Formats: sequence, C-alpha cells, structure tokens
Amino acid sequence: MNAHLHAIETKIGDGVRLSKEDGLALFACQDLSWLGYLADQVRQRISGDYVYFNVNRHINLTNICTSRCKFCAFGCDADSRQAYQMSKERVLEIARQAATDPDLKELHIVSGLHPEWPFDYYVDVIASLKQALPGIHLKAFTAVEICHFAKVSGKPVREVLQILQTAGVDSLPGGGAEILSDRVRQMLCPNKATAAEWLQASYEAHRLGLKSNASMLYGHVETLEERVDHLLALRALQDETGGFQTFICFPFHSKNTELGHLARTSQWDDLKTMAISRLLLDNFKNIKAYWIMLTLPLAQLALGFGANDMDGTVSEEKIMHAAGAKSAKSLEKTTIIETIRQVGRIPVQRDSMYNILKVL
Ligand code: V47
Repeated sequence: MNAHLHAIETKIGDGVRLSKEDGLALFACQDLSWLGYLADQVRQRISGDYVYFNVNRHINLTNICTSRCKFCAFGCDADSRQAYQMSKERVLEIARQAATDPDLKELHIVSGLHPEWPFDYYVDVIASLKQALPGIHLKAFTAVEICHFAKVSGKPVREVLQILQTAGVDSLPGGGAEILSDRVRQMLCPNKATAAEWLQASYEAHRLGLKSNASMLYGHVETLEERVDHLLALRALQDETGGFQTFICFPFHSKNTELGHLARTSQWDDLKTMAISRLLLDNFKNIKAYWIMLTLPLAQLALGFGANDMDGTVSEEKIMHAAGAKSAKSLEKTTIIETIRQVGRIPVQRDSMYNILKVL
C-alpha cells in the first residue's frame, strides 16, 4: 500500500475528513477488501449493528415526461403506447389498498415531468392523500420535479415547496441528482434541472424543515473525478443544512435506454463506489443499499461496504425495472429481515425520519 493510502487509513481512524485527492486515490485503489474494511469501520461507528428498513409503497403518477433523459427507460412521450397517467381517484385507491398493511408507513411518489398537468393537480393529490391517510409519511417529488413545478406554475421554488409542505409532503426523495456536473447533464439530461438548480431546490427544502435524500447515478458517461466532485458537492450542502437523511447509489441500467450499448457496472465497482461514498460522505448518517438496483445478494454484501439501510419493501417498482433491473419488484418484510440477520446484523424497522419502530 502506498503512503497516500496509509495516510487515508490514519485519517479515517482519527475521524479526519477526506479530501478530493483522497477520494481520487480511493477510486484508483483496487484493494476492495481494504476499502470495505475502512467503510465498515465508519458504518459501525455511526450505527453499530443496526440495519434499517421500512415498509413502503411506490406510486409513479405518470411516465409521460418532457425531460427524456438518455439514461431513462421509464419516461415517454404522451403519444407513446406505454404512456399512462393516474387520476387522483386511482392514486387514492392504490394508497388505501397499500395502507391495509398495518406496517405501511410511507408512500414514495416520483413521476415523469408531465407537459400539461398544472401544479394544482399535484397539490390536490397530496392534500387528498394526507386527508385520507393522515398517518402515512408522504416522501414525494424529487428536486427535479420541484424545479419543474416552479417552471409550470411560475412560482419560485421556495413557494412551490411551501405549498406542497402545507398540503402534506413530509420529505423529498433523492432522485434527479444523477451526476452533479454540467458536462454530464448536458450530455444526458439537458431538459431538466441543472446541477446548481438541484442543489438549490434541496437547500430550499432543508431551509423549510423538509428533509430529503441524495443520490448518484453512476456507470454511464461520468469520470471518476466527476463521481468524487458529486459526492463532495453533496457533502458541502449537508455541512450547510444537515437536511439530507440518506445517500443512495444507483448503478446505471442501460436496457431500453438510448445508452443501451453501455455494459452494466461490475459488482466490484458497485461495492467500491458504495464504500467510497460512505468514506467521503462523513456527514451523512445513512447509506442505502437499494436492493432494487443492486439485487438482493449484492445489497446484502453492501452491508459490509458501508451501507446501513435497505430501503423498503417498495412494492411495484417501475423506473429501474423499465431499464432491466433483475431484482423482484417488491419484497416481503420477512425477506428483508432474514437478509439482514444472515450477516449478523440487527434488523430495525424504521419510519421515514429514521425513528426506530421495532428492533427485530
Ligand atoms: O432520478 C432512472 C434513477 C431515479 C435509471 O430517495 C436510474 O429513497 C439506474 O428517486 N438506471 C428516480 N438508475 C428514483 C428515485 C428513488 C428511488 C428509490 C429511493 C429513493 C429515495 C429515490 O432513478 C432517477 C435516476 O437517478 N434512474 N433511470 C436507470 N436506467
């Protein structure tokens, strides 16, 4: 091991923040077990043997999307055969059905950027859900969707967030961050929020007391330096607001996308990226092993590479499966519990704010 890597190991042992150069050196290092050992040390310090999960349901209101990101297989044009849009009544029906499970604590709502729906529609859906199911946490609308609502309504981002918060949004999911680089966004998703806009919408949400998540979509056209810069941009915002709850890595799945020629990242890269994220994001409490993207066996392994959270039961995932994700579309709570127990950790059922509901 070279002197720089030795110095990084000392820094981590002493709880000293890593630099950009450290992040680049970690990506250049192929000693996966050492990276895992370091990340696991940090995870253990933060959350001991607890691994969190929740019982949730995903609802995607529409797949009609003006952004048409090159990496996405879910969004489509309004005249596509696959296009769908849900009425408020249908959303309520799905939500009420999901809530027949007494464990359900969260509705996760992420959608395409619909060209015609007015902002009022989303506000009405949220207010109706909150009225029908007041005990269910609504984790709804990524920072990209918030920017879209600002555009269609002509209102400032802050006001959009305030209106949604009053209607019943409790927190924001972490999607839409992709890679926070103008170069990458220009290539892959020029029609939606820029890196600065994504960060600004997250900042505004945090200032209003809304927690949010952060994510990174990697394994497409980005460089390793752009991955590091992305993580450091999230860390800098977290220093300012403390509003991020969780970080999630999304390995790019290329099936049915305009980037279909790109191979799936190696599982080596997935574990390495997970570990380095844990090490660089020293002010994030939680790192999610999103089993939908990783598959359950790899998500289980990720628990040894810095992850302390397995997201949820999910139930009817659409976005990643449109792009060829091989995992199930939902999991039984008992399967998640067993997956966590198999590696000697303690399953903890949480709510969306990471309050402990049950230690199992
Ligand atoms: O923003 C889209 C990603 C995100 C692909 O906050 C893809 O807990 C890989 O926001 N390959 C949307 N990734 C999903 C999202 C989410 C999901 C789960 C948990 C949370 C949370 C948030 O999905 C997008 C994009 O980054 N994505 N297409 C693809 N082909």
